[in-house]
Amino acid sequence: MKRVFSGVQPTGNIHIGNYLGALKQFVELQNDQECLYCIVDLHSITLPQDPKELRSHTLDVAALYWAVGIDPKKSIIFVQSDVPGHSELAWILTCNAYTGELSRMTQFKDKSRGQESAPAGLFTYPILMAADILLYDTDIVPVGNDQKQHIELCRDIAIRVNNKHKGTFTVPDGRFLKEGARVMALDEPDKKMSKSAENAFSRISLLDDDNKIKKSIMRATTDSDGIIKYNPSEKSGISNLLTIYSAFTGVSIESLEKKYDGCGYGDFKKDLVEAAVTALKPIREQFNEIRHSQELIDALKNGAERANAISEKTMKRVKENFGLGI
Ligand code: AQP
Repeated sequence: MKRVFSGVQPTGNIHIGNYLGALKQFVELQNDQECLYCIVDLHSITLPQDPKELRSHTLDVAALYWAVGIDPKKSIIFVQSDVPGHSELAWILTCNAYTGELSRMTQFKDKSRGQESAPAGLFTYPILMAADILLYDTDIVPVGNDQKQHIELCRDIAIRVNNKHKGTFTVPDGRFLKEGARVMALDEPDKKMSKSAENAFSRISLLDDDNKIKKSIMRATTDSDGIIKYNPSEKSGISNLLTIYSAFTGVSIESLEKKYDGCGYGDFKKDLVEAAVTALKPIREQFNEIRHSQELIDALKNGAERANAISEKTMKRVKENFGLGI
């Protein structure tokens, strides 16, 4: 059995990009691997957050984990700040990372754009992410394509530390899906779909009602040639919608192109609305059932205990290997 770790930031409601790129993998993997799924609240404070909203979003993400099918009896679900090892290991890794490699991270460049002076946490965020992964001797990290660079950095740091202190870390591998690995914004299909984008119609959140789903899809940017063909570089809008359709239904993009050959974008979008509404309705219903339940809180407490037990073993080994403490 391999160990799997991944996380989602509680920066807003999870959207279909997070779901199709990451969460769907989380659910698949829990049946035959040992899985830890974290709500990475320490990551979210790299940008200012309202404390009340942050706590509420943390519970929303936990309930959504459950609602999409992550079973707390099979997987360890927990909140990052409930396990002190994440911050402790992050410092040790910070001393083994270089400012040059951090400044090459495209997510830092994107998120700090336009700011005269960005928070240092935004710059060191990938180190905390490496700590999250290495703390659990993780073998597999299921994530969307946007995290490829961060996974590479995590591997580089692990290998670097192992070269100095043999056997300290397990070197993990990223796991990326073929369909859904990068879902783009509906209004600007050259940018990735994001929780924190200002335009709510740029994304479909898992908790959107049917009407919002319909409006978001019907308004989605396409092009003027009216041909349903997958070509991300020249037809990014319709290619994105094909990706979403395929990821929701399991029908290949090729088959969708054949099915909609000669049809207009309007008909295609109507069918996509139906596919999205059908897929998201049961998730919303399950979410409403558990979001305010004691069961959810109990699952998170139990998850934190189990995660702490694993992380303490790693920290003991790391400190021994680094000569820290007595
Ligand atoms: N557009 C996307 N397509 C496919 N996968 C995606 N992921 C994020 N956006 C897409 C994957 O979802 C997981 C959780 O992401 P995150 O919450 O840790 O942070 P993020 O990548 O920064 O996601 P957002 O939605 O864009 O949040 P904000 O707006 O707060 O920055 C990751 O596995 C990620 O790859």
